[in-house]
Amino acid sequence: MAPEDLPEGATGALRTAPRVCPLCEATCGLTLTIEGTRVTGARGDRDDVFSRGFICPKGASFGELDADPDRLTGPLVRGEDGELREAGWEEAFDRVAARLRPLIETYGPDCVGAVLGNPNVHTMAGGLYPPLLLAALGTRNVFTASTLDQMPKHVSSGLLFGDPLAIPVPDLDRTDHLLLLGANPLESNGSLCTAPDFPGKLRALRARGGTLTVVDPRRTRTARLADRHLAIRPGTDALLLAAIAHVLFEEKLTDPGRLTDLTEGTAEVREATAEFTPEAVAAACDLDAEDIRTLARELAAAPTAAVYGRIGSCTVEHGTLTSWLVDVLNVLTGNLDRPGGALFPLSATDRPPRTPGPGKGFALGRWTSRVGGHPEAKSELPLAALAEEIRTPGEGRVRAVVAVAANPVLSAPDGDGLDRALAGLDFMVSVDPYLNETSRHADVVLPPPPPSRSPHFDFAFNALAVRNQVRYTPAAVPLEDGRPDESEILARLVLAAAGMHGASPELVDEGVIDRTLARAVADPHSPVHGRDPRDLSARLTGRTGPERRLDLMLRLGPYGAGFGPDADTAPDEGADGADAASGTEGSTAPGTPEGLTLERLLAHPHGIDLGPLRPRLPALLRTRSGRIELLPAPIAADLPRLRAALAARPAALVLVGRRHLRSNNSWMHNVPALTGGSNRCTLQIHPADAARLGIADGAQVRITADGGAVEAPAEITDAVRTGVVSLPHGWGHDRPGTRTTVASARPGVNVNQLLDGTRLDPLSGTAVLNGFPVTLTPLTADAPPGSMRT
Ligand SMILES: Nc1nc2c(c(=O)[nH]1)N[C@H]1C(S)=C(S)[C@@H](COP(=O)(O)OP(=O)(O)OC[C@H]3O[C@@H](n4cnc5c(=O)[nH]c(N)nc54)[C@H](O)[C@@H]3O)O[C@H]1N2
Ligand SMILES: Nc1nc2c(c(=O)[nH]1)N[C@H]1C(S)=C(S)[C@@H](COP(=O)(O)OP(=O)(O)OC[C@H]3O[C@@H](n4cnc5c(=O)[nH]c(N)nc54)[C@H](O)[C@@H]3O)O[C@H]1N2
Ligand code: SF4
Ligand SMILES: [Mo]
Repeated sequence: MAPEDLPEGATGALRTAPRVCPLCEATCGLTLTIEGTRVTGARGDRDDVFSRGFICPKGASFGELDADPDRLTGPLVRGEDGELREAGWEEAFDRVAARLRPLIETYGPDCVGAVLGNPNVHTMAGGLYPPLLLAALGTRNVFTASTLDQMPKHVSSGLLFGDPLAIPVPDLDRTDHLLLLGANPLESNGSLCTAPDFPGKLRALRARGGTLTVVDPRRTRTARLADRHLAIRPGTDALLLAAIAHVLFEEKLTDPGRLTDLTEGTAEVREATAEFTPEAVAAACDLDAEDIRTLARELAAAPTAAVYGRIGSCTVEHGTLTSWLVDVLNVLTGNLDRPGGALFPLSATDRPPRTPGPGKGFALGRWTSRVGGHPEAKSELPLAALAEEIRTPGEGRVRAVVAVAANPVLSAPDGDGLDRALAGLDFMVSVDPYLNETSRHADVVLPPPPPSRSPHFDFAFNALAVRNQVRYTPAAVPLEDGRPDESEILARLVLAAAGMHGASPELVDEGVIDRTLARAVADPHSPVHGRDPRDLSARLTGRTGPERRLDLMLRLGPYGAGFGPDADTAPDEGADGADAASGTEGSTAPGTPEGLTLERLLAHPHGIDLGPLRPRLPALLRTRSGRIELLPAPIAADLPRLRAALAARPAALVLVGRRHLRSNNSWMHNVPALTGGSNRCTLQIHPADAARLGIADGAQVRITADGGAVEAPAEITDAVRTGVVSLPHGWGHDRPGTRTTVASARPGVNVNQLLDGTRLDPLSGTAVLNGFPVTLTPLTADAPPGSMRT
């Protein structure tokens, strides 16, 4: 039930509402219990078409997180005295407009650094407005959490398939064999693979006789579930995967099947991997050569198999090469784009399928960053380079920052450096519910309402889901009077950036609708070709601009049927449209003449299942050749760096991160229900290393690396391999001027202070957050001896 539909006076009553959980990529359906306007409980929604009742401790704490008393309830604006004070919304937007536009007009668009953080992929507004904001700003200084995360995958997909957003996901429900590298879905609940109850799916894989191999320097909860765990030396997965490719070629185990004709460059990959024999990589990876051969043979022999890599395969020295090799193996074994292998989802808001053929391809390095000369990737520059762009004088210097859902002071390398740089900006605006390590530098903080008061649609994760499905949950609790939702906040920022401050935010949405319809009616392949855009716009349903935009995307998407047949003017086009939608790539949904619409979706509050993943090649390929380009030139040019790694002497001790089930990056340490227990900022170290270095369990240790030093208590455990220590990220809540009471009481330390921002994967600009050298100094040598934890 939508809050607007509540009978008069019912607002104090106990009721329930469905809500897709925005707290991780699994996108579970929740049933919220609501008393008045307060969420008092959350349980798994058993009727949810995708998650079927699954929930984790974070989802169960939705109410506490939603009602966190430290959430900002209104804007903050910096006064003449330099202090942030509470202000009204009009004053706040006036301030943004008054400061941002003149800077752009004086110094040009590149003087604004746009910084987009992770929660943008978890909010409906974050899916709809950032592209418009970037267009309005017109800046090339765009930095997002992607360059601390999955940019290597975008780059490898862009190069292999011509589309950086075409990311294959392992077919978890049907695969016979999963080779999982650098991911710990039992804690993270999965990433670039949206699967509610990932743990259950892994157990089901094993129960049906399938095989799970986990490659991770730590014996994680996921590794413990596996048939085989390879405790690889961090940063060397590309070598391992290259060696597996080598064995496939050497032992004539490659079998691309129907991909053979769709792929070029296979012979070149064979040549490129010739010297990466298992014997050659074994020492660098610290793995047994025979184990690598076995892995290759099993991968080839499995009826179906999927190779899947995540954070530990991306935020490393050879992140793009590793991401590329993951899909090279999927191609060589014939598992790409086949059920049980790795498939491309088709989400309800994807572009509809096109005719196969050559595309525009994917270019890297079309421009470079001003100071470091870092090449752009996907129109982004490395977030690790933001600080130098702010502090280095000269033309094109970043003087203002617009940050949306981003906390780079904790999430990016060298937080102290960035902290100082942000303090010197001419102007900063932050869209963030918290006054935290980053937003404390803003001149204006614009807080979005809590998730219970926000509608939800997963634009990003439906395109990464292990099953095609679509769900929309309107806000469960009405907004307070006069408080804008995040869509309105971002739309008003777009207007301010475009020099249209004061105009109605609805103009932003209607502008998008008009432009989209104008394109669609002119496109001969569109189901609405030749129709009257004003008529179509008038037919859109939805109570708000974002809902009308969603309706439009659903109708024009692969499960939509345009606007149904147009009885007056163009019956033929209408019928064609319906046909196209239910063609090869379609699903069960478009069976009705209308296809998918917002109205239909609203009639299914627990979602609509769109069926298992289906093959999508060659239609989705957008390379210049129209085929899979297995050895793209930029990859070939980076291979010498990997060859050099064969001979490199490994560092004695390197650091990797870890995630805790009850945490999320930097912003969930403020909820008492999610703190304490094993969710602590400790340095995990193997007993042998601890003994060698004279470190006792619980002893305070100084950790030193390129970017500086931090101190944390040691936790001795053989769950990390020797030569590796682990410190989680997102901690370091001890800076003044923040308002995160619970987090600040147990601040932990910022692992990213160990980095100076110079270690990057060169092709993607992604920071190397895993596998960098550190040295340790015990500070309290005779701390009370603790028992060894495993
Ligand atoms: N060492 C190390 N560093 C890492 C990582 C690692 O593994 N190791 N992981 C990296 C990864 S994968 C990522 S994605 C990045 C994340 O980096 P960031 O995106 O910078 O950090 P987050 O902690 O996810 O949160 C960003 C901000 O969003 C705010 N926020 C929460 N909900 C909302 C909302 O609904 N709307 C808005 N507008 N704001 C909201 C939070 O208050 C917080 O300030 O960190 C990276 N940093
Ligand atoms: N509970 C919780 N869930 C989360 C998040 C969170 O902070 N907490 N963050 C969310 C975000 S933004 C993301 S991107 C996803 C990430 O999802 P995952 O990728 O599953 O994240 P991690 O749990 O960090 O797992 C990465 C693993 O890589 C291992 N590793 C490190 N270096 C290497 C290496 O060189 N090689 C190999 N093979 N392994 C290596 C680490 O030991 C770790 O176990 O999780 C999301 N979900
Ligand atoms: S697994 Fe993720 S989406 Fe599901 S309840 Fe937990 S935090 Fe929410
Ligand atoms: Mo992430």
